[in-house]
Amino acid sequence: QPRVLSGIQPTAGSFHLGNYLGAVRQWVALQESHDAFYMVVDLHAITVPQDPRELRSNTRLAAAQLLAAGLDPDRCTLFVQSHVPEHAQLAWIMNCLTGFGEASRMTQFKDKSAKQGADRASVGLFTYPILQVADILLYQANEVPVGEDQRQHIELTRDLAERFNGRFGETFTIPAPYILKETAKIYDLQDPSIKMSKSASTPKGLINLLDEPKTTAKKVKSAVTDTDTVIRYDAVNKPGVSNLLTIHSTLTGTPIAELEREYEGKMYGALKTDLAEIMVDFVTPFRERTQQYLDDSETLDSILAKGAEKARAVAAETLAQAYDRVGFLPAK
Ligand code: AQP
Repeated sequence: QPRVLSGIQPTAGSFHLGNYLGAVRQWVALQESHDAFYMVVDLHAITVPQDPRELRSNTRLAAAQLLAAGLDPDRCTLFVQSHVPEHAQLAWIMNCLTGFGEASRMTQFKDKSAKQGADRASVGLFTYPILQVADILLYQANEVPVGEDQRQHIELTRDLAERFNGRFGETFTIPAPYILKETAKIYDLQDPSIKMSKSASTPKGLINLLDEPKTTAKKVKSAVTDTDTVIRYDAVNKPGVSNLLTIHSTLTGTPIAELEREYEGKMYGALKTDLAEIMVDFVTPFRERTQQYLDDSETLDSILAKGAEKARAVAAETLAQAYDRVGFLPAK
C-alpha cells in the first residue's frame, strides 16, 4: 500500500472548516486505501508562543477532533509529533542541507513573520518548513494530503529529498502533494479573497467546527456574496457564492453543476438557509463525538501511545539510515 503522512497543529483549539475540507476529510478517505500516518504537530505549534497548559489540552482536543472526524486507529496511525523524537533529529540534518536563501523564500514564513513583526518571529518559525520536510521523509510517504497553502513546503521536501539522495545515496522516497482541486482553498466567509484561517480571518469569516451550531448557522447566513443575483460557480467574479457552493457540494456530495440547476431562479438567501442547515447537521454530531473522546481521556491517551509506538518503529529505521549515510559514528 502506498503511504500518506500529514499533520495538523493543535494551536487554535477548534479545527476550522478550511482544515476539515482542505485536509482532514481527505485523511479519512485515504486511510481506506493507504498506509496512513497522521499526527498532531505540537512541535510546530511552539513556533509561536504557547501557554503550556493550553498546548497540552489543545493537543488532546486535536486528537479527539481527528477521531470525531472519522480517523480510525485500526486503519491509520494517529500520534503526537513530540512523542517521536526522530522528527527533531532528522530536522537538524535537513536544516544543514537547506540554503538560507532557500528557506527565506518560503511565503508562509514571510506572511506570518510580517504579522508578528520580523524581529519578534522565532527562528523556529523560520525553520518550520524544514521540520515539516523531516516529518514527511521519516515515513517515506508517497503522498501528503494538504491544502493549497502547503504546496510550497511539499516542493521543498522534494528538493531536499533529492539533494540528500544525490549526495548520500538513495535514502528517501520523493513525496507528491495530494491536493484536491475543489477544496484546496476554502475562503473566508466575510472576505472571500483570503483563505479561511485561524490567524487572518475575523470571527465572522471563520467557521470553527466546535462553535455552537447556532453561531455557525448565523455565520453562514451572513456570508458575503455579491450584488448579482445568480447562483453560479465563478471563482473569479463570484468568489463568495462559489465558496458557498464548494462547501455545499463537498458536504452533501452533490456536483456543483447540479446545485446550479437546483438553485436556478432562487435567491442567495435560499442557498444560505440550506447551507446553514447542512452545516448544523454536520457540526452537531461532530461536537458530540469530540466531547465523548475527550471525556474518555484514558482511551484517547492509549490510542496516542499505540500510535506513537507504531510511528516510532518506522521513524527510527529511517533516521538510523540517514545517520549512517551522513557519516555519524554509530554509538556502540
Ligand atoms: N482555508 C483552507 N482551505 C483549505 N485547506 C486549509 N488548511 C488550512 N486552511 C485551509 C489546511 O489544513 C491543514 C492543517 O493546517 P495547519 O495545522 O497547518 O493549520 P494552519 O494552516 O496553520 O491553519 P491556518 O488556519 O491556515 O493557520 P494560520 O492562520 O496560522 O496560517 C493543512 O493541510 C492546511 O493546508
